[in-house]
Amino acid sequence: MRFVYSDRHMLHDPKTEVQIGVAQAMHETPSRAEAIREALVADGGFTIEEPTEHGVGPIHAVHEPAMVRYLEDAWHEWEAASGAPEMIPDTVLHPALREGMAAASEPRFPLARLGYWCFETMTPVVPGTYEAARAAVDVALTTADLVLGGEPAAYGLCRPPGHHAPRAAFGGYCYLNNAAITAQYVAERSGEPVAILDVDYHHGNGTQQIFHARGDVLYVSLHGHPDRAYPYFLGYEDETGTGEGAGANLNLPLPTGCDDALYLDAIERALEAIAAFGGSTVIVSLGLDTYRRDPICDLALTTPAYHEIGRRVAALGRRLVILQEGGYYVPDLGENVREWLRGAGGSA
Ligand code: Q9C
Ligand code: ZN
Repeated sequence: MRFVYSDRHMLHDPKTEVQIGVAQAMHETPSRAEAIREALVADGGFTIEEPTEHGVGPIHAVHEPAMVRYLEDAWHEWEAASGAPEMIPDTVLHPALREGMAAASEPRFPLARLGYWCFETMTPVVPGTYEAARAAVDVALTTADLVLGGEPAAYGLCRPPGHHAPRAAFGGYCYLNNAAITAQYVAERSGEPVAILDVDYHHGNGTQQIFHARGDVLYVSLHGHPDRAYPYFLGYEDETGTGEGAGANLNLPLPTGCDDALYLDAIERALEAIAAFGGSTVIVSLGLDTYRRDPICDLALTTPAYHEIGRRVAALGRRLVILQEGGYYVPDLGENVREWLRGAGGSA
């Protein structure tokens, strides 16, 4: 299988996130992507490729251009205004603040501007963030190009990840929504409906939001139930889409400790929904934070399950654009991705 990688991900290397009210070491690290690259190269069955430039057009097709402009400016503005080495908001635009009033407009004060676009405290901006996030989008779109060009499946080693970023905000370790940008790109180029299968532990609130009113893009997610799991405010079963998107969103929340057998049952439900939807391409948001040893999640999947999940997804008979999202147990991350992709590629 061909896979796309850019070393520019290393430009994004924040040290600290504030999680559960505690400043702690960042979990979303450059070592994650390096571990995956090394495992795939060592396997011998994968061919590594550089991304090509796709420009900002496909990003603006999904995200608010003012947010993209902000991400591009943010570090320079911050550097001039603050001595802090990483940007984390202290005040975010809670919807109740202006209840009954007109929507806020983008403020000018640097810390206020950060709290206008960023929705939480785990997603710092550092000097290389924008360049790395743009490279991740190019990785994703180059992977889509491979599949549009005839490959049955290809993998994009995106970092930073993307599925938590809605149209007009960033958070959840994500800045630009690689999978959503790619789904839109494939829908435009193929003229066909596109399905997104999100198997990251966390609900992909950003992807769901972007396509919630769209009937031509199906979003299906398996994730830790939002009654205990980030992003908490989305991911419930009754979120099924709105307007023309009614019926084109399927959430399958999972209990604490969910094991291989229970997960595979849920995958069958997800695959039935995708099989019933049109189109020849599936975008996979591939997170390995469902793993039993993941440090920030609570499912219990084993390494062999990833091979089986990849195999079953490929058995749909659709083309697969497989894009990296989360997964934080670095010692086994490369092996878990490798197994998933070998399953999807028909290797033992
Ligand atoms: N108290 C991805 O996996 N924080 N993002 C969870 C737990 C991490 C995860 C909070 C949420 C972001 C792409
Ligand atoms: Zn995740």
